[in-house]
Amino acid sequence: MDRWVLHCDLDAFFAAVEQLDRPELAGRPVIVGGDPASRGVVATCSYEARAFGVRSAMPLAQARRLCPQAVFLPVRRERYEEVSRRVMAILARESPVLEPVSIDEAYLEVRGDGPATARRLREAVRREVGLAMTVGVGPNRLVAKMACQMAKPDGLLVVPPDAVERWLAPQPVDALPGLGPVTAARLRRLGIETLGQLATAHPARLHPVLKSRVAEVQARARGWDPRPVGAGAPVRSFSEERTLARDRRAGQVLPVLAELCEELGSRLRRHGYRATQVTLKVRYADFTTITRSRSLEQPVCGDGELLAVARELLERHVPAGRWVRLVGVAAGGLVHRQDPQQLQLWPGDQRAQRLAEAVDRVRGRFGPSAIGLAARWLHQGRPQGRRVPSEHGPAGLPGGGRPVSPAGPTPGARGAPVEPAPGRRPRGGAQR
Ligand code: DCP
Ligand code: MG
Repeated sequence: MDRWVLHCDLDAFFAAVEQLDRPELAGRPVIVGGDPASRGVVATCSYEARAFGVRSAMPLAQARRLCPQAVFLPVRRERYEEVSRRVMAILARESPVLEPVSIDEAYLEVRGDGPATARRLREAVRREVGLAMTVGVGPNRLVAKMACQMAKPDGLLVVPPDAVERWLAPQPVDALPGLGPVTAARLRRLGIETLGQLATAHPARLHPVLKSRVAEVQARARGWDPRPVGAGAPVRSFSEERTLARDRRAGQVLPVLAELCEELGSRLRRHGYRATQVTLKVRYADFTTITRSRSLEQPVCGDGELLAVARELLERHVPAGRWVRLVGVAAGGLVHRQDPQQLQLWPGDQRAQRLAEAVDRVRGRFGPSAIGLAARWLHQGRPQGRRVPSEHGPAGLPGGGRPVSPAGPTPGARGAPVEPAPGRRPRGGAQR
């Protein structure tokens, strides 16, 4: 066999970078996500912390209860992106067919000796970057990814094509990527516990649970996956979200949305992307979570443009009086400035682009909060006042009810109102 797929995933990535930069943290439980006294969540944690039951997306307060001796650190996204670029460059040396799927994860298709390539890559990442990378090797993406999951941490697992079905058969249905926990639970209620049972069950028995997906899921349970590596643009999105220090009414979250849109806009521009879809995420005080999206005809990357859409989604879909504990904004349907097929989508008018670039230059020089959207100060009345940090609760803020005065341009309008900002802004918590 001369064609292999490698799934490469760095171990405990954010935490491993922190341990790399601060050697005194090596071997200790490290939790990345922010101040444990805040209401944020764990972005990731070192395997030393996982031994205590700490996991990604767990509230930081719970993580502190499980592992009080852990070192808690804020998210330093730019540093992780820099390390990620170095790792991806090492992967690209082995094959041009490379598809990064997240900040610490990529598929690579190689010809020749896949297992030997995997060993070489693991050594190179360890030697040149100083991080542990687990690699799964198989005949396709699905098998490579499952092998990687099983080999974690700091492992290598090769599943040759003729071993795939045998290797999959005893695994629990939950192990199959794309099968959610609810579906897995329903299958178990039918008496189907393993991928072997799933693969060989009569389709009619599965139909009530899997509906139109029966054939596809059964084929995947046997290790079938025709998706090529690197085909088309990988589905990508950028998102920012924040858990509020105290619940706020929906009508009072606009300043937080503005901060999130500034961070999102900066990231999009740094990476050369524009978004054709904006998604708003809101978690209510009772933890029910909604997401609402809007597609755009013109791709955008300006802070104010993003905020205008996010705000419209907020006002349309979220009753102003409801209590909210988390808000997030995501930019999807990304188009890259170097993608020739997307050129016709690039607006001829470059004013918004030039304004955004000027904003980035100011932030690069004077810090992220040197310049920002007027909406950040919406509830303070005047921009010179103390800024509204995202962790600020509703108390002390005037007004209530619906967001008032316009916070940004309407969709289609160009540019973002910018005003000087006092003070520093805390960096965001966990994001994915
Ligand atoms: N991440 C995040 N929020 C999450 C999950 C992950 O911010 N809910 C970030 C932190 C992780 C990085 O993405 O370091 C990569 O995610 P992985 O799922 O690969 O997790 P790790 O690399 O931390 O651990 P491992 O791959 O060893 O399981
Ligand atoms: Mg990882």
